[in-house]
Amino acid sequence: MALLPILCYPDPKLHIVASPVQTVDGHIRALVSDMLETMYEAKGIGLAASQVDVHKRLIVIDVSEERNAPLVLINPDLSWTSPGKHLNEEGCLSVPGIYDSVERFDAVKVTAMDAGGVWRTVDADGVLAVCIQHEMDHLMGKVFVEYLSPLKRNRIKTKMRKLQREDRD
Ligand code: K1U
Ligand code: ZN
Repeated sequence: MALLPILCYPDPKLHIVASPVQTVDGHIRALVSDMLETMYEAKGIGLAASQVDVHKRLIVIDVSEERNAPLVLINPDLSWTSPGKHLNEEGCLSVPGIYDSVERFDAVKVTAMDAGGVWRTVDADGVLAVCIQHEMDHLMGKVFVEYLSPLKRNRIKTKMRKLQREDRD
């Protein structure tokens, strides 16, 4: 197991569109295990492979209080979305310290393979539905700040660049 470095906004690599996983083999299972360790260590509730610079359609999530219910979604596809949408507060491990509201479907049905390569359908609402939509955006190269106004987004970009300069020097 290993901790993986997380790309920080506005790194252009966060905008790469991920490709489907061809085979769920030992390499993919090792990546899943490293991503789970990285997500738990960062105290996140989700992580997309794109955020660790692996541009494959793979997500890990754990929204449980006890942090003992990992969900692995490989080649996820939204097969149903609810008619209703609501604003939810979101954060992102690639945009540390920034929280803002984004409109998401209230509930979704997602079809994906698990870490054993078995296709499953997950019915999600609440924070799980929000997290699935946020992570699936990452796979499409989209970061949540892109839903915000250009003014807010530019302020966030400037803040992130400043923080990254301070960390480097
Ligand atoms: O994708 C990521 O960067 C992980 C992200 C997932 C997420 C959080 C909140 C709403 C949607 C998606 C995080 O885990 S950010 C850190 C966090 O645990 C958190 C932040 C705000 C609200 C709830 C949780
Ligand atoms: Zn994120």
